[in-house]
Amino acid sequence: MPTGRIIRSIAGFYDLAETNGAGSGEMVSASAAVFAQGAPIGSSVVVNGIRITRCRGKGTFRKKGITPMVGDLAEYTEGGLVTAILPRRNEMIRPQVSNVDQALVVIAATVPEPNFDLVEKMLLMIRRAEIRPVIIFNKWDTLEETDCGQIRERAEGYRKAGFRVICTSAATGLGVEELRAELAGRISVFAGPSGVGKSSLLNSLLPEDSFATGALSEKIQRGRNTTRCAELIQLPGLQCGQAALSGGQPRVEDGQTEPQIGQPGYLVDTPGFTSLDLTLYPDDLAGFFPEFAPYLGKCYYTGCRHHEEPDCAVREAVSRGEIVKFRYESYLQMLAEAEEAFPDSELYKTRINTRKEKTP
Ligand SMILES: Nc1nc2c(ncn2[C@@H]2O[C@H](COP(=O)(O)OP(=O)(O)OP(=O)(O)O)[C@@H](O)[C@H]2O)c(=O)[nH]1
Ligand SMILES: [Mg+2]
Ligand SMILES: [Zn+2]
Repeated sequence: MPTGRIIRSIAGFYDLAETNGAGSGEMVSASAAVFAQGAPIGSSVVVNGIRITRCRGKGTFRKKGITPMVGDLAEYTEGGLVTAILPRRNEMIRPQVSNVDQALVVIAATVPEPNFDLVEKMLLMIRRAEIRPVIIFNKWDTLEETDCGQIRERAEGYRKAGFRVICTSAATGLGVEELRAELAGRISVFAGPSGVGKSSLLNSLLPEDSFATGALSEKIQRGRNTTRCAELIQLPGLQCGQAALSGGQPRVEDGQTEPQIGQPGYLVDTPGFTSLDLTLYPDDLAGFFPEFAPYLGKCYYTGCRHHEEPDCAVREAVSRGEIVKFRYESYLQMLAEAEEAFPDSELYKTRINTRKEKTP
């Protein structure tokens, strides 16, 4: 039985690119849009020597609550039936994708106006899934030189908080090579609202003759291209000189080596989304803010939620400017949401008790 990776998921159909051997994880070198609409189940095409088969999921998947997703390694039959999903390394709910190395949170510097509450939630979701986040400020060309406002400050703030931030323009090519180096040798996924330029950035990473727009985006009535389905695309390998552009950042954090010449990247283009419904647990939250890490465990109260508790190491770090203020504020906002959802959690009770004991 062949094993493959799901490279596209649309309306209950899955396109699987054959891989070598069960769970080998070897990536496919397929490009997008290989099937005409309405291609029958079990039909296949060969792209760059890789067979891609149009499939549907086994009937029992639904009953068992199994949802195949782009990035999945799966077993399937020649007839086009996905029979088993192999264990996932990680998975994200929105956009729905599995087995990725990093998620690129894309926002536009100007239009559509960035929703930073959503950005913060995306970052939390990504960290929770144990995926490396990268923040992309696209449409940087539309930012006025004189604008010294919120956007530049935000970008700097995220850098200070330890995030990899890349400012790009799909229109002028700014930052595109830096992005390419960041993608080399990894499987990445775009996450972000509609219209921020995800597909445009993807196109700017592809050779001109293989522009993916037609495949990735359907023109909707108002003349806008909007991506309808998640789709995994292979990027061309790094060329001589491009490897040096990875921002000088070592990749030790995810155990990967520096990008090599010729090493391709893989990118999942996804449809935009405007909201994210996350279940937040009050006592887990701080752990998803990487810049809080040096201070956790150093507060006076054992179960400190870093809000109004005295002698809080996190709050002190904020007042010393070591933790970026907007990040702490977004922590507080999410904490309020979480405490509303879980007012009487066991951990919360423990904290109160601990506090009573310790109060002088
Ligand atoms: N000025 C400028 N315009 C851009 C840039 N990137 C994208 N655009 C424009 O922004 C619009 C939306 O771009 P898309 O690439 O379709 O956005 P998307 O994020 O893929 O949107 P969805 O597929 O709906 O999620 C298009 O009209 C692009 O031409 C940029 O860097 N600068
Ligand atoms: Mg798109
Ligand atoms: Zn604290």
